[in-house]
Amino acid sequence: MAASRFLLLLCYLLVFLHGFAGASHILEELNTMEPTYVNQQHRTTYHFQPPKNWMNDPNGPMYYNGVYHLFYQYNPYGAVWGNIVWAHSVSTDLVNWQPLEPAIYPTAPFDIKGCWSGSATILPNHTPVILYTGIDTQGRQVQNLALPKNLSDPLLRQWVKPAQYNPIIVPNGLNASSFRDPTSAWLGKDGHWRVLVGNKRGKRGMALLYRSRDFVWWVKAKHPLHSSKDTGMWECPDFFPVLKKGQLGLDTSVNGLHVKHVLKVSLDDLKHDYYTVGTYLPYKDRYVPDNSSVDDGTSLRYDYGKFYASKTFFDGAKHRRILWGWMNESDSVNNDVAKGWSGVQAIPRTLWLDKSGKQLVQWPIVEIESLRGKKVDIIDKVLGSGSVVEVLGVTTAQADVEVTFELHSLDQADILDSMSLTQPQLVCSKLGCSNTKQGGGFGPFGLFVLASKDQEERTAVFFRIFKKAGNQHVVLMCSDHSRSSLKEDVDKTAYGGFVDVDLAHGPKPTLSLRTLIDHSVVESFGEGGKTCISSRIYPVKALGENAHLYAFNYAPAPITISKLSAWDMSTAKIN
Ligand code: DQQ
Repeated sequence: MAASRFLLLLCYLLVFLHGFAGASHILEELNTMEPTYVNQQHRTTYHFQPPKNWMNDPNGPMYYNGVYHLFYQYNPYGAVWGNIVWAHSVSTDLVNWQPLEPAIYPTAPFDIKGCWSGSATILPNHTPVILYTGIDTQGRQVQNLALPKNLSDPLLRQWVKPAQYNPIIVPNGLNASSFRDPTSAWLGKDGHWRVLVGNKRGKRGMALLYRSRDFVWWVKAKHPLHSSKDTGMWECPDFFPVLKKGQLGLDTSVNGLHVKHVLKVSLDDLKHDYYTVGTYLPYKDRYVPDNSSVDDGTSLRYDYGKFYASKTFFDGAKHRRILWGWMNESDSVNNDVAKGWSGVQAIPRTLWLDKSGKQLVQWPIVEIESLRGKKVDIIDKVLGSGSVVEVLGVTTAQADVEVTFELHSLDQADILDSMSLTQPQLVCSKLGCSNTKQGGGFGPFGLFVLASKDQEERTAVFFRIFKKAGNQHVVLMCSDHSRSSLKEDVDKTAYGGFVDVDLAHGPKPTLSLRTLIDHSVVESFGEGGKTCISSRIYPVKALGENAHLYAFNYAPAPITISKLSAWDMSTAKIN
């Protein structure tokens, strides 16, 4: 029975499929809309954005036959959330993107009220399949399947939603308004596919597990793969294996003693992406986070700034796992409407398990370095206490900066109380980037980015070093936005996260920072990508040629820039 359904599914791919009624007029409407955006000043130049309108979650990213696909939640009619379709762009290098027609949009009873987030899976016969959430005629969240209409189209432009299968999963006995965002599926050794769907029961967030032999007929497992009390709705779950040793990525179905698993959930209540590292027990179909990984929404985040609804995929061409994440705006809805767009995707990041086994490490995909142009270096420069040095010679509104600070004496690092050890953002926000002599730790030191010449506007990305009981150092990384923009109606909340680094190790302690700056985006990677913080910034003065970059040291003792390199970034061809 299952085998014949699977065969049917395959046959479906080989013939010209029906169920496409209503498509042409919708596409016509979408395609005749001219860009009307009025404000280009804060648009990005090498981050992924559609030409106009609203964008949110990255959907179904995949690599297929030499082409990277990115689908995303998109409103074809305006700069606010609504009318959601799966827009589609393709790339051969993850840097330059070509827009295509929307791939999935409301046409059928099982998705007529919206085509929400989902994921792609590449079947062993090399067929890509998308699972996504449709909002049906009754407003229920159901899970649907979509297939490429024509596998010989190298860009997989058109997708069909077979009416005889869909919806493939319905919320029987479940809360139909909290039942969404299917993951990529993985295949167990027993020949059954598994997929997770985000859900909550009361305030308990959960990743429901469904199994299938043929990808069409799905049965709910008795237990969720994992759940956690008081975490609220789990949006956009993502579940994947990582090597215990090494940076190579793995196909989602890989398991064994050489891997750990990662479960990421996007907490709707907190609007942040949290993950744990743990073990997947296939014989029980349960996931158990390690003791070092807390799953109550207080612990590890991919990014301690703006980064939500993220999703990874396995890039079989380069054997790496790549993470996409949505950075929403920090300004008002009125501003979004006035500028005609909202939402940016962060630069895709390669991710792998840190040597400690306790957390992931993320680094911008190497391809982004192809945009690096003119370069300036600062080598072995001592920054006395209170000094600020301008980095001259590059266009710093559109730049990539890498810096390593060498620390000579950390004697003045204060003790951080145990309460603050759980609240990095609060510490960043309380101390800002001022030279707080009492209780401010050793620091702050770091970069002022998107700064005006007089520094009336500046975004400070920096470190402070404290001690905790046992005399161990604690490194805090902050992004302070109190002076990011002269505009009033933008969110100026500070962001912060701890960096797990052993400063006592090696002859001279160092700390590194990389920052990607792109007009209204600042993405920072502390200590090789152990802690990441992304921000949306809307300068009024520090725009274009008037944006400046400085390194600063407000710590009570000198530090040295052992090396700083800054590059102009070229503009990518995006959509
Ligand atoms: N966005 C989608 C949902 C998802 C949410 C709707 C997360 O499927 O839960 O646009 O940002």
